[in-house]
Amino acid sequence: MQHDEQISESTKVRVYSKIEPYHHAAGGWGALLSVARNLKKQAVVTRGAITLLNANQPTGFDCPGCAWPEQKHTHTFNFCENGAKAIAFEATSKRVDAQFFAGHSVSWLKQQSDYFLESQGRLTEPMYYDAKTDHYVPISWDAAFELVAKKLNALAHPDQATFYTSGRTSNEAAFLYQLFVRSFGTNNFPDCSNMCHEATSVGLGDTIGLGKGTVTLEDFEHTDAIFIFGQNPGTNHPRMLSTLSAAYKRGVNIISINPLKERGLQRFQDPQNKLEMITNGSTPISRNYFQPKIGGDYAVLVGMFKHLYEWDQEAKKSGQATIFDEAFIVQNTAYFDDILQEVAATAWQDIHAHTGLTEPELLQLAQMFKDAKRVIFCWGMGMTQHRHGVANIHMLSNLLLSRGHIGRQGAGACPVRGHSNVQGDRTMGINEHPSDALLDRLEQVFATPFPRKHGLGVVESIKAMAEKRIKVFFAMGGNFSEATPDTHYTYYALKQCELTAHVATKLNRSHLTCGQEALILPCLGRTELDLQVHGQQSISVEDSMSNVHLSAGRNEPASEMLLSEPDIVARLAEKVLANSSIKWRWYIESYDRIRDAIAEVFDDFKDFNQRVYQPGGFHLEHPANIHHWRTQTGKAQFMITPLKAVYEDTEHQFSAQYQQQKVYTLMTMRSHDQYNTTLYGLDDRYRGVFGLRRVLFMNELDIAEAGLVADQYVDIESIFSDGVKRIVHQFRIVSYDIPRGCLGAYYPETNPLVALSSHDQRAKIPASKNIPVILHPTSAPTDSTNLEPAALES
Ligand SMILES: Nc1nc2c(c(=O)[nH]1)N[C@H]1C(S)=C(S)[C@@H](COP(=O)(O)OP(=O)(O)OC[C@H]3O[C@@H](n4cnc5c(=O)[nH]c(N)nc54)[C@H](O)[C@@H]3O)O[C@H]1N2
Ligand SMILES: Nc1nc2c(c(=O)[nH]1)N[C@H]1C(S)=C(S)[C@@H](COP(=O)(O)OP(=O)(O)OC[C@H]3O[C@@H](n4cnc5c(=O)[nH]c(N)nc54)[C@H](O)[C@@H]3O)O[C@H]1N2
Ligand SMILES: [Mo]
Repeated sequence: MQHDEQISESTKVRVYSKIEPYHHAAGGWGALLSVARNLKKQAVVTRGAITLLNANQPTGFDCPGCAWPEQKHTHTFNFCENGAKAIAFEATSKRVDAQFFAGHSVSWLKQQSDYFLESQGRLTEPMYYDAKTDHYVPISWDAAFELVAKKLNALAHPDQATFYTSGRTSNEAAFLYQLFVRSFGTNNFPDCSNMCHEATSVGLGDTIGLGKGTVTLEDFEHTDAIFIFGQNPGTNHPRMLSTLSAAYKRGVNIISINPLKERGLQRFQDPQNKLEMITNGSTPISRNYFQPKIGGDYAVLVGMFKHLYEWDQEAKKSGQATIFDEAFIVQNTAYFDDILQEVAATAWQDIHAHTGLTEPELLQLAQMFKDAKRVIFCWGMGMTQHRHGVANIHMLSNLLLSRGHIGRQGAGACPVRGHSNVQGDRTMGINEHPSDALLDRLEQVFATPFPRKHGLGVVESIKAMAEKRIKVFFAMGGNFSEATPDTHYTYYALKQCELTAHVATKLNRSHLTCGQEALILPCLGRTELDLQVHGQQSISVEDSMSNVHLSAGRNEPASEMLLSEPDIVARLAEKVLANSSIKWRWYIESYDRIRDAIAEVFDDFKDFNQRVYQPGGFHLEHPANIHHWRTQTGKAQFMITPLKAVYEDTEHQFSAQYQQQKVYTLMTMRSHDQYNTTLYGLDDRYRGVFGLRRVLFMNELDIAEAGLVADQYVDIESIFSDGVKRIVHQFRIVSYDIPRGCLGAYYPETNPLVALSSHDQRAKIPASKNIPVILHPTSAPTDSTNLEPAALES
């Protein structure tokens, strides 16, 4: 343990940093205290508290925190610590206005930390970057839209522009946005899902015909076993812990598979449970906890399957009931024999070499899977952000299908999404690979031709910008420059653009790493009143379990000059597409009109308005649950990648010159006080880190073996075979319960280490959970909080 006290230059606040293990349950009084502190910090004590009471209520707004569904039929409050932070951050009384920009040049702002930038408050009016003075200056909305229109219409081809979406965007805004972008003439739709659950969308699309989860909250009330792979709900989906703790109390076997022993997966004190709070009691979450190596899950899943296979062989020989659900398999699936052959041919030795578990542990896992009649698999970024992200999802799906766990009550697939409407944005057609069916329908409804050529996602857009094939970058939300891999290259790419424009609520670094010209277009947040010609408007969102419901903010907007996201799209479309037959602004008078158009395009959304105004909205049924498989074969498909190919691919990505050195695998993840690139604070309470972010979690034996000591500082260098030097500086070593050879650190500070080329081949999701690195001892920084920007421009 070590305490440091420093004055952080950029924020001029006294910051203490310390490493001190946290022994309490997740949630509980610690969470309530943190809510109060955050409301105070954002100076929103009364308004914030009222705002919170409206979160996730039938008549309130959808919490912008995460995509975990709301508990229905509850009259108590329905928010969590980290949802409260997200809300307080949006409802802040601080402002970033014209005066702020007049006082700070872009060069000065660039030197400040991401924490500083987002802490300055809400953006209030459209701003234009004036390169001559290096300042953002006010611009009217009309002039801003005209500038974008001029730049877009001057392009040789619409494919020279790219349109990013972050997952907070509502269904209504997303639908109009894709309609506008396609009317303009391109399918270039980089999306935050490209860095998030894209492997899930692709993987489940292959196997069960639609890349979404199959379970609802009700299934958690009927299940026997819940396996949680690579997900940290205590921080990222705290409301999920209430569901898990209820399941635990029913005797459900909850099993976590995670290289780190996450606090929230061990014990939880439910702030909504009066008895637990008063008695300071808590409920365990996981009955069993397995710590594979980073990236070891693929071998774990293949190993589980191989055990099932061998037991099935034995059962058949002795005339007992089969282990696999043969009736289900015969009726519903294709390629089962192929994968049996592959599993049979995979040597145990190779499996055990990669799991990071002991042989008895793997056996126990397989046994628990076999013994449960109803199994739910939950997973997060620990499964998707790998070079073999899609292969991971195929294996999860193989196991579920092999025992008939799809379409059975209390069983199924539960990918836990991140952004509160990331799933809905995809449903609304934000997709660089649109299906012909979608384009046909859009053409039919809007009587306009739409481009058929598939577009670019995140990784490909960055490359295209760097190579000047793309000249205009437009973002609907998010923080592209920090969320994406290979930070220096991405900065370079954005700078090559003729125009970068961001629709945003808060200032972030993407607004500063701009093209020759740049715009900030400030919009309303979820918590704010959206008044249009027909009165107050609601938007709709789709949560992680395919429930679609309305959201309406009540707070007075942060500034009179803000526009809603749908309004921004409509006004922009009107300027860009002079001859469009679509009445863009008409849709904005009442969002019911947008929803009527959505209903015409998507069969699932028939009678959208009528259904969405019902309390709680409606549920989109996954066709797999009625054994309707939208795959090529019309069946659910078993799919497998040879184990050797998976692990050789990972190993071959790094440079041979380092084979002699100790190479570690680094995962990048979230601290408790951040929302993606937005930092609410500098603590990671459950992991015992306070007041600093540049930390490196490392196994104590590895620390000793490398001749290092805890609290010492190191530089981290990644070693991809392209020979580019990628290094981040001065990370403090924290001795931690993490498997040997594995390291953990926070994103976005570590994004400069991820080579743009290191991604899953099909989903193109950056492998930000699997970075080969070496360590260099270094001196301690002068500012112990190490709050400098993630990557200083060189
Ligand atoms: N408060 C808060 N809430 C959020 C977010 C936030 O930043 N803050 N972000 C939102 C978004 S967009 C998303 S996508 C979700 C993200 O939520 P999560 O999916 O929980 O994301 P991470 O924090 O990146 O890491 C997940 C876990 O993966 C584990 N892990 C890493 N590598 C491996 C591996 O190889 N195998 C296994 N089995 N586990 C591994 C890590 O130890 C960690 O516990 O949360 C959403 N909710
Ligand atoms: N190394 C590494 N990289 C990662 C990840 C990782 O685990 N490791 N995770 C990846 C994942 S899962 C994701 S989803 C991405 C996240 O990538 P993004 O979605 O691009 O990033 P965020 O940090 O969520 O975006 C924050 C910004 O959104 C804006 N914003 C907030 N609310 C609103 C709103 O209502 N409307 C609009 N228009 N703007 C708003 C604010 O200006 C704020 O600064 O990062 C990915 N990058
Ligand atoms: Mo995400």
